[in-house]
Amino acid sequence: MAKNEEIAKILFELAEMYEMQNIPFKPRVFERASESVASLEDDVADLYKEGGLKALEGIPSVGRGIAERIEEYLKTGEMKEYNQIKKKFPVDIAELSSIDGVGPKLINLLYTKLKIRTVADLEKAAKGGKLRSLPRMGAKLEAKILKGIEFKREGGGRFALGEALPMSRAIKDRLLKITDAEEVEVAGSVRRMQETIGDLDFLVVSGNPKKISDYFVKMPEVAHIYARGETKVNVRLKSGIDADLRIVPKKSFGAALQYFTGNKDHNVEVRKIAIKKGYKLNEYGLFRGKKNIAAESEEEIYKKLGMSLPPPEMRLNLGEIEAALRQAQGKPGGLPNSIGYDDLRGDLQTQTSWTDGKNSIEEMAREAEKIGHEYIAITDHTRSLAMTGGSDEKKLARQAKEIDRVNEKFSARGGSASGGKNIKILKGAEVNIMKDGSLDIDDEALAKLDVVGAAVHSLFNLTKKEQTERIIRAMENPNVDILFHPTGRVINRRKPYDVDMEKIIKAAKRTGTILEIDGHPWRLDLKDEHIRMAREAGVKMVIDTDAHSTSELHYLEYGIAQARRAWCTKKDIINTLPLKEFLGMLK
Ligand code: DGT
Ligand code: CA
Ligand code: CA
Ligand code: ZN
Repeated sequence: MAKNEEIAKILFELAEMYEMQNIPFKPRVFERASESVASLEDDVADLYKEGGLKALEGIPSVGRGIAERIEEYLKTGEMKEYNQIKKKFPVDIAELSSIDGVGPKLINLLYTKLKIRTVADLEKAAKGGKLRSLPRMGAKLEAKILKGIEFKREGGGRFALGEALPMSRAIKDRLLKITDAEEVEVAGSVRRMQETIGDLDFLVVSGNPKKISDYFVKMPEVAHIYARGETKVNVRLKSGIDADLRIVPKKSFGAALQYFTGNKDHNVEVRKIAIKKGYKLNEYGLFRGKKNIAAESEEEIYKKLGMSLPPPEMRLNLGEIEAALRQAQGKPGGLPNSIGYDDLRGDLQTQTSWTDGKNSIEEMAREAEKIGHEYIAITDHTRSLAMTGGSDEKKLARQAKEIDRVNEKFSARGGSASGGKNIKILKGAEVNIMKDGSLDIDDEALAKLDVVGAAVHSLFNLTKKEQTERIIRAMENPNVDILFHPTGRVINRRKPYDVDMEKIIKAAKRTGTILEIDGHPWRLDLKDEHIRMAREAGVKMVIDTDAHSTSELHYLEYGIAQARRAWCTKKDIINTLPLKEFLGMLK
């Protein structure tokens, strides 16, 4: 898979570089191709080996021109076009554009005027007051950029799950191909699906540890080897994240997996239970005296400790240990029957090329159907988000006609492409909450929509009181069904706005407003502790992807993991319901 990632990254950088230079069309073309290659199941190199240039052209969103560039890269390991542009603009685009407020156009300006190539250059210039003199800049934007840099640094170098999970899966897939690797698992915070990740923890079962560690340290991702033993390796990857590897024999796989999954607090508590029973628990097994009484599976270990098996996402010592003990004793108050990764039937927040999304309504609906959804709401932005071309009432009416057309086209097929029921496209919008809590679309137009999500996209700095009241007023609107991404945070980039979540949850209960778990890996908003609060208050939620392209519709698991970590069952999440019942839960 590594080739796919390399190629996707180059195509993405090319897109950004064309955007920097204000070249029309090309940015979009390269960006789409990049996403398509990144989300490809097959290895591009294999595709090419089997079917040549034709096979490359068969990749969605990859035309002849891009196919030829990929071919060039596969043959020579380089792309001339990329090298040339990179020579002209030797800037670290990926790093710079990860700072809030910095986009391709600004990067261009920063380089041409101030020769800024890296975030370190940028910080120096901002601190020296050099940015404010640039066209369309000013002291305010300069301060914003400095804040963005600081915020990123405060993240303490933790990676978003959205970055760490694909990296760890790519490595896992490759490790699995080694003949002597019997089992491979990613443990630690990745297995718990935590929203940010400190380092990656790999566990491999093998009778030939040397072969595994040899392979591991030679992977192209590895930048530095900290330590290397027979069964234990620690490295730094080029992406900047560290990775630990443990190689264990089959007979202690469960013990090792248990040891390296639960967070430390969970592990300490479980160990105490073992000690109370007169046992000893470590990464090699559960021992009575010298006798190893459970080690091969996690389930067996928990069972011998008198516990049911808690799902990895819940192993945080937040009550799951007591619940697992009660459950094993057949007492009430056991572990929840967690919502599963296949339980969603629809997605309620998606954007299309009608505003800032990349794909058409029809493309989004087809992809959602492939995923197995029964419904998808199209919720493009509205008028006051002018930079996205947000809809006004007229545009919403036009969009409604297009949705009717596609729905009719789909029902004329008599069954979905995958053989199931036709997907139903719902009319929706992501409406902006104005300063006073009013909305930027009139009520008459909102009443015509199937699903209305309201969201804050401006004035993030209001006082807690003002922000909370503003949001609650919007929730009181009888047309507002869902509060989208309730705190507005963007992981490692933007703090949540100051809002009283207890009051929001109470208002949700009172007004019958659904709260969203925005599962976009950069948002994960609500976060787990707020989901817990909402669930305990009996407030219903939805899990959405906030997709801006067909590939982002696949982000389901991130939101579901948040809900599992907060002990949610299917009942708490209403887009597990069939369409009719789902609609019945809205205002
Ligand atoms: P991270 O990497 O900061 O996102 O979080 P984790 O939980 O992956 O932490 P990490 O990589 O330090 O440790 C991996 C696993 O090893 C973790 O799930 C729990 C376990 N572990 C770490 N330190 C200890 C310890 O001192 N005692 C016990 N019992 N387990 C530990
Ligand atoms: Ca870790
Ligand atoms: Ca670790
Ligand atoms: Zn958007």
